[in-house]
Amino acid sequence: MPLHHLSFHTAGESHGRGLVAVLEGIPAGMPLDAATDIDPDLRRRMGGYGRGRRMLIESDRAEIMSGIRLGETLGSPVSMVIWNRDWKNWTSAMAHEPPDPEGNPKALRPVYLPRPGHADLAGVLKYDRRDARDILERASARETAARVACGAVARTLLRHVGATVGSHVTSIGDVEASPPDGLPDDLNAASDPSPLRTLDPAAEGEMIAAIDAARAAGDTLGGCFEVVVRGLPVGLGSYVSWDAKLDGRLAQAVMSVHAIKGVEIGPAFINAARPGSRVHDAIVRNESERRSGGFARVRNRAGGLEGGITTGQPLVVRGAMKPISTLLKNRLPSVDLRDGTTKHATVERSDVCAVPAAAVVAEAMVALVAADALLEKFGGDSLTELRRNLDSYVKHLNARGFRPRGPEKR
Ligand code: EPS
Repeated sequence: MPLHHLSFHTAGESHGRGLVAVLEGIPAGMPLDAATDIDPDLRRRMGGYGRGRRMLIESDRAEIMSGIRLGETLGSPVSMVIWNRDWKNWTSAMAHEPPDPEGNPKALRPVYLPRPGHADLAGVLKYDRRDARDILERASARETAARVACGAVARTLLRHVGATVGSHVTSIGDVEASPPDGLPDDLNAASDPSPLRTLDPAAEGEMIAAIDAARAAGDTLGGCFEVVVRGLPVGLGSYVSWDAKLDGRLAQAVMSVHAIKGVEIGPAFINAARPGSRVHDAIVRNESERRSGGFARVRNRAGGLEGGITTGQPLVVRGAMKPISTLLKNRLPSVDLRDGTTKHATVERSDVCAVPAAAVVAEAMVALVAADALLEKFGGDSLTELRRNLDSYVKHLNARGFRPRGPEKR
């Protein structure tokens, strides 16, 4: 399991009544307001050029069910519901009751032509279902709204200890952005205004054109993004065991996001092609970098992790999203689950490109893993206790001085 001290669960189908999220392990006494801390992230997830018509129907917001009183967390599980507005159009197809034997079977909206690239076929075989709707409703990326709600709570915790999480899109299809060398401090303030959440205005135009062309062709596009966490202290995660390594925990969390097929820490694939002298980050002293004990790096090609431990440099996690599997034209061959004949795969309403939204979901997953690692090291049943423990660690890091090992000479 990638999370050690936090845990979260989501439930809900794409066209069911709604999504449920339960997050446990957030300390008591943390100010939390759904309207300002959670709903803005839900809105960010719904956006991005290339989204489908479903996003015109929904207006995602988190309704808090538990875990908060008078504007502060209680230390108990924070549970939330995000209602699906589209549910009202799916009450027959998604009813909990058995179907009316006299009813029209088409009203149940069954799916018998599995889409290559989607969970449809593997799911019907694994769960022994006849109708792929039994699979695709839960396999849908709609579930990521519940993850973003949990991630927004984790992001709020990080903010209260001085850490921020942001992202930007680095490519759509074969259009690559050239982001500035030094990323802006407030990454989301710079990327969110762009419809592609990219920092390169020239590439943005080309990305829009590529998505328009894919839409016209009834096709879809993937792309890449980068998530950056700033303000984490040196020392989160560990090298001592395989499942303690923070790079592995981050990779699992981001790879679990729908359609993500690749994850790297920092520029890992570029580093792999270079000699070590051009990859590793020279160590220097900089007393202003208190959360790294006064040690700094000339560059951050390690993406903020060495030995599975944070270095105190920004944590950089990149993801690659495959193109969405529902194709409107040029539908790929599939097999009819009713009679075994070859037909074209089914069409479900979907997006042309959802990379900007996937980056927001990845922020949520990275925030959850970072908050988990923070609680693992510093504990704390209350926010004040967590902060006290962090402050005392940082104080010690900067006071430990330089002494060789051995009996102290006075
Ligand atoms: C959605 C993500 C996509 C959407 C979905 C809502 O899910 P999927 O993985 O199933 O393609 O297209 O909306 C619909 C299924 C629909 O009815 O349009 C999301 O992120 O909320």
